[in-house]
Amino acid sequence: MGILNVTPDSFSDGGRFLDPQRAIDHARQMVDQGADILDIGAESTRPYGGAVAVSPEEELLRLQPVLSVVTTLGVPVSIDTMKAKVALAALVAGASIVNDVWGLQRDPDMARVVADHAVPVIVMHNREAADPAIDIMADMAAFFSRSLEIAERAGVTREQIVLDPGIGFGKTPEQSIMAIARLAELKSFGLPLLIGASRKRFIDSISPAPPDRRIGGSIASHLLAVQNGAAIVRTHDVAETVQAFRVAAAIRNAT
Ligand code: HH2
Repeated sequence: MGILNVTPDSFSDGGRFLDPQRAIDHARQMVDQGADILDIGAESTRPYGGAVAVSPEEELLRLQPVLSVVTTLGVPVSIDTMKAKVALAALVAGASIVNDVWGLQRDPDMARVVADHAVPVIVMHNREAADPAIDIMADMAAFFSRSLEIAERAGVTREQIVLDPGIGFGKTPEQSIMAIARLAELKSFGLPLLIGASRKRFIDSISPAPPDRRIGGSIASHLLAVQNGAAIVRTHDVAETVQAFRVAAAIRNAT
């Protein structure tokens, strides 16, 4: 899954793709490089604080010129939003997956929109603030159980749901590392898993580097996450990630 942020303030690429033509060119490039899904977002979630809240109208204004083209590139487009109104408009405009960084627990209308359109939904774990004292895996399990209840009540089927530990969201660096190390425990839900470690801050805590110099750490995280059960990898760096996975697969298949 290639990341397309049409935002002025995303933590690693804010402002680079706010111009619609640049965003579209970048989307095309990611598809050419081997992205199977594009994830488009118009509001920074800024896992590390400082996100500027955006109205649904502003979010849609940023999305519309880009969405109308990226939905014709031959890969499914996922809409990264926590707002039901934005998700609905994006689905009508051709997006076919909803990516909710609050796991259906923020906007009370989100689950219904997903049910009405019968599309896949990425349910990501999140917390208002990190708490180093908690067992992050237990917190995630409780959060996902709540999300699954909300989904069921709204008529979202289990076949529509993908779970995501939400690397960097409401987690200390140690807890983000733990979430990848113990990802296999989430397989007990019997649902596909997505991992988004791309350029995140926990990498810097291990091997200091600014966001655009964290590709090595991102790839290491994603390879191990897939080994631990992830089915989808969300990345800013599609070419490097595809190469890493192709080489890893060739080596594995050679034995
Ligand atoms: N991470 C970010 C945004 N959306 N969605 C899912 N499902 N999983 C993630 O890990 C995830 C996500 C943060 O990264 P980015 O999009 O680069 O930054 P920003 O939110 O600042 O635009």
